[in-house]
Amino acid sequence: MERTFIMIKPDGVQRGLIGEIVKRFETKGFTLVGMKLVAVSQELAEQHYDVHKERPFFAGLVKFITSSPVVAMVWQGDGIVASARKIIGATNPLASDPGTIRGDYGIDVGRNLIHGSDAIETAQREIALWFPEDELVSWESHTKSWLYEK
Ligand code: DAT
Ligand code: MG
Repeated sequence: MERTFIMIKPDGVQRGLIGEIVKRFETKGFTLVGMKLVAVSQELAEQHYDVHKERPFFAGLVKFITSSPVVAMVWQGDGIVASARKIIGATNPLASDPGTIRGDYGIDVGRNLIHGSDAIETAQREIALWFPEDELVSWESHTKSWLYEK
C-alpha cells in the first residue's frame, strides 16, 4: 500500500502541536508505520532538501531543521501522498486553507510546521533516507474493513 514521509518540523514540536498534527492523519484513517524524534544532522538536512540546494532559502531551511528536534513519520494508506499534501495545506501558511495544518497553525513560510512528500517517487526516496527498513512496522488496523469497502 502507498506510503508517505511526514515530518513535524522544529516549530511544530516546540509549540506543542505533535499530538494535534498526528491526530489529523490518525482520524483520517491512515496507518502509522514508523515514528521517531530526531535531532537532525547537517548532512541529513542537506540530503533531505537536496532538491532546493540552489534556492536562496536553502541555508536558512537547513539551519531551521537542525535547530531543534523533529518528529519523523511514515504513514500508509490508499492515495496518501496526495491526500497528506491536502491535509498539510499550501507551502505558505497565509495562503493555506483553514482546516489544513498550515492554515490552522501557521503564518510564515519559514515556520510552516510540517513536511510531506510531494510525489510517490519522492516519498520512496525520503522514507529510505530517514528510516532503515527494520524501523518500519507493517501491521493491519482492526478498523480496516470500516475504512475500505474492498
Ligand atoms: P513544501 O514544504 O510545501 O513541499 P517546498 O518543497 O517548495 O514546499 O519548499 C520546502 C520548504 O522550504 C518549505 O516548506 C518552506 C521553505 N520555503 C519554500 N519556499 C520558500 C520561500 N520562498 N522562502 C522561504 N522559505 C521557503
Ligand atoms: Mg516540498
